[in-house]
Amino acid sequence: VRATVYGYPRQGENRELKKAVEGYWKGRVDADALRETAAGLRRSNWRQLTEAGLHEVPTGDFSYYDHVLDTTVMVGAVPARHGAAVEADALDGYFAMARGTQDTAPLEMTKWFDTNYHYLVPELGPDTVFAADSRKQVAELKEALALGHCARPVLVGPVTYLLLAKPAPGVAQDFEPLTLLDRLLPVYAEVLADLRAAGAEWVQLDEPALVQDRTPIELDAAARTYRELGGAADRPKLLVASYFGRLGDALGVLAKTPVDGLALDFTASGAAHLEDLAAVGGLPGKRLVAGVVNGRNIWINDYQKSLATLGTLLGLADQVDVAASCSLLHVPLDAAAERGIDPEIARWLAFARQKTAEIGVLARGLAQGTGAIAAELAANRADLASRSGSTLTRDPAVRARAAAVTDADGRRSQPYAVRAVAQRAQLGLPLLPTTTIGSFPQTSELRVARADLRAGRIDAAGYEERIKDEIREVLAFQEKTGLDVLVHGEPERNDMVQYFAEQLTGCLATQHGWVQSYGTRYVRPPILAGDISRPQPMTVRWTTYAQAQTPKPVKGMLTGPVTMLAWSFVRDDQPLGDTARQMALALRDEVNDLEAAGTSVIQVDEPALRETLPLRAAEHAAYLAWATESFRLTTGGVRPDTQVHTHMCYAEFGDIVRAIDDLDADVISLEAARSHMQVADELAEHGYPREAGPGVWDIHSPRVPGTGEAAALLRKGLEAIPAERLWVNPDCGLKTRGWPETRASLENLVAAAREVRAELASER
Ligand code: THG
Ligand code: ZN
Repeated sequence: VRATVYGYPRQGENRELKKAVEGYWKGRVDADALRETAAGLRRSNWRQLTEAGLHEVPTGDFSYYDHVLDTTVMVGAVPARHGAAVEADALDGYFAMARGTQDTAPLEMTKWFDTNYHYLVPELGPDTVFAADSRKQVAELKEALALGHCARPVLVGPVTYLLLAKPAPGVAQDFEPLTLLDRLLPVYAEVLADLRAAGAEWVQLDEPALVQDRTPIELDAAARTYRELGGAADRPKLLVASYFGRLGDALGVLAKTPVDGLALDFTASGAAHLEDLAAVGGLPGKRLVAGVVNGRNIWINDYQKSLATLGTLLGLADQVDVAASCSLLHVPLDAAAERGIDPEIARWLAFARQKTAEIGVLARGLAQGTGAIAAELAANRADLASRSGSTLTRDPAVRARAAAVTDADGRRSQPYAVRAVAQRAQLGLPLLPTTTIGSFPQTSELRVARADLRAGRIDAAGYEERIKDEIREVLAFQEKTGLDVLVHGEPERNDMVQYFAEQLTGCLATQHGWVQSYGTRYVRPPILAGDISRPQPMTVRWTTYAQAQTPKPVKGMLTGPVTMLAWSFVRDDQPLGDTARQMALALRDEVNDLEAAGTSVIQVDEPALRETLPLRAAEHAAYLAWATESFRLTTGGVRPDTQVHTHMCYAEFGDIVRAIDDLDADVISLEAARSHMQVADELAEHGYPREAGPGVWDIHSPRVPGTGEAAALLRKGLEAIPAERLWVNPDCGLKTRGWPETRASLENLVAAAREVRAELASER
């Protein structure tokens, strides 16, 4: 029995990697220093893993930016526009692909399956020529071997790589990257041979794409891939890894290929996977790596349960090993670094370091019997009991309230048509009302104010004054510019999810719990540890302060329940829908308090609604049911004349447009500028009956849209959405933008609205 993991957090204890890479970009760190920092982090990670009792460490999981981009380099699929930069300098060319340059766009970024990690999308076409470049993989393997570790290189598998790719710019949009498989396989075979020559006994090929719904053609591609790679003469042993779900039909396909081992995720669908394994007659002659320690959450393992699963597996394969369900990239590094967490709760937590130790213990227990880990088992039982019996995880008042929820709680008292009339009377807005999504630029003054507060250089009252100054300034700008529905600009919030989590009972924030979101950007997801309630209003003070400064309506701004869950670590001891309902009730209190304090427009953002959609279509309906229920529960208690807005950060929402309709929000704002108002057409096609604001300013770029351009987008929007139901707004919040482009763009946006209003008036 061997203990292993597929990957480990890359950033280091103090995000040394972020600092080194960003320092390199700014010219403050040279390439050698960056390489030395990276090598030091790898050494330290391997040492931690080995000391925790792992027998095999992963290599090649490290990345300066993204492991899918590393794979693009490994197979030589550098986009033509970056060819010269990569040729001139491999490292600078690598970062050019990741971030773009003055005149070349970066690769597109998108979410890695249903995690919060983002990868750079490979761009392929019929002319793509692959060429093996195994240097990074070979170098990192040799590094680990030289340090005396038993090392296993980890690669993104060829099927997953192609399924994650998209047609390169200029290539027909219906081009299917999977058709390049025959060209790609010899390149993988060459890399595998190089790794074998460098001393790899095993190489892991990650194929998480096979846990999604796959067509027979795609499954056949997987079969061909592993027949071919398995048939090569000078190859290492091959471990094909799956995670984030159940392989289903792909299990039988892979079991029939000559690969030497499979890794399965027993946390996502344990019982189902056992059935699948039994159904294919086990994996005789193969190695089975069992992911029994959850790599997606921060909770301690249930040893008894894991050992039961592992015990059952012993009869189903030649060799059974113990691992985390997926790379530990998705959890923070070390729970022991957290000083601010209640010791009662701290004992329930396992970050990457603690999970690695758990894997070591489980492997020992499986190999030597439970007697060998008696002390660990007893401690684990006590920790689990402390959690299940804690008043934090079971608040009777919260539970009683959730149990008493009725359908009526999630239903506005009047249908939209009636509400719209009441809202029009209440708000007195012009046709094509203008607004923003909520946040205004987070200036360095604001960051300084927060740092001053933390360091004790200013007190709470001093901080509050600075925030109020900012709110007045943001409001004065909006009034002067002529916007119709104003916002306070959210200067008091750093990360919105963290901001709310800090104020809710049952949620904890971490100090060092960084998880990579993309490149050098990290988030600290809150931990939803217990039953959730809201002890006191969270935003009412700021919103009413803002409303007192202006006669125009000021929007209240909240993050919705689905997004709060999606960007947090959720509890694993009750269904997600139950946690969502508790979160919804807490937010409902805030919505109702905002209304009581005189707020007539309240926005509840759900940017994560679509990204949380389960990987398998069969699970979509159940997810969308609790997701929409929780949104409606949040917003269902307000008067007909209170206008509920929502916002989503994407243009591709075709597969959830029904669910968006079910939210019953009065107004929705969406990203649209980059897709030239296509979203307006899609909403219209689906007969979307309420108000919508497809964005007319792509805020992801510093470019300022001209008045004419914004007006043209509005006219396009009017072809799909009647004037009475069309709003004018940017694509998304402005917190990452600077003031100069914010000022210019919003002035143009208001001018465009006035121009098109005048056209409408003269037509009538
Ligand atoms: N909040 C949370 N999760 C998210 C997003 C968010 N997940 C998806 C998406 N948005 C990710 N986008 C980003 C964008 C910027 C940063 C991180 C994720 C970022 N992070 C700072 C850094 O690494 O320097 C740290 C921010 C901090 O101090 O908290 O810039 O909006 N929860
Ligand atoms: Zn957005």
